[in-house]
Amino acid sequence: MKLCRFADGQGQPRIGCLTDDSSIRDLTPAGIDRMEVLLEAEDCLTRISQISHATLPQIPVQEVKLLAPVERQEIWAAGVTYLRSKKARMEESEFSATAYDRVYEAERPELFFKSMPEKAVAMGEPIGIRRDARWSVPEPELALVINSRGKIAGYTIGNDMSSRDIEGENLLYLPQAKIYRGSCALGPWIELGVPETAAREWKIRVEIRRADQVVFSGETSVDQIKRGFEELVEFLYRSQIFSHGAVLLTGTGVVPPDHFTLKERDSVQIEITGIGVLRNPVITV
Ligand code: DO4
Ligand code: MG
Repeated sequence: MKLCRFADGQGQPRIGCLTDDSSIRDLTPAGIDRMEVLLEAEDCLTRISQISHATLPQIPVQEVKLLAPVERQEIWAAGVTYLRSKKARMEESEFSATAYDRVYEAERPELFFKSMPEKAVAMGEPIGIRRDARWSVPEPELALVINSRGKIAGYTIGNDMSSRDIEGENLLYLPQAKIYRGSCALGPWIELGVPETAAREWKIRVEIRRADQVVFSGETSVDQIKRGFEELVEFLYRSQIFSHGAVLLTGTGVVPPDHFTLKERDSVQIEITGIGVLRNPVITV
């Protein structure tokens, strides 16, 4: 079951679910005015099945503006959870290579704050490359949608845009390399009710287009993540309260070759089988 947020004619958010590949059932008239109502339910699929769908408006997907599927949740990210990511970080950094090596093996994962919910970029909106960065890449990541009790209610697609030259220069620059305008894209769907074992079978693919040519494409499998989802959530929620839940990007396993950097007007498409496709144009910010 795919859940989404979309805008009505006045730009107000509404909640919907995908009924087939081409239309959205508007759940808002049934009293579902926030995704949180469903994500906090003991069993959100049962909660949705209790709604009388036949009377609800159905709208073709092409006619709606899809919003990022996040409301009041903080957005966090895990790092160095794939071997490919560890290798890339160690190569890019002159002084802090051992930190990446150690965190990959350590009990405690790398977790960092990524974005305020209102700053998340939706499907089709521009993602940013910093104007003071020379080496910018997308990071296609599976994102866990977690409720206030620490339960994984669903999954969406995340893009943890990163400035590799800034991150590689000094580990203390990580927040600047990771958190800036347009650095976090999410969506468009939240896939509900999938156990971790099934999600681990999904593939993550990225394709970058420049003037209609594919200039990079890559693929990994969710199963390549070294850590369990519950393990990441347990560390995130340790000594913390997320009253509205949280979204946690789980790290990247696809890294373009070192000579590659994103440019303005590129288009980044991330596909996670089992969820869908997130596509964004690139601008300089
Ligand atoms: O420590 C650097 C960030 C790592 C990251 O974002 C990733 O592995 O996805
Ligand atoms: Mg990342």
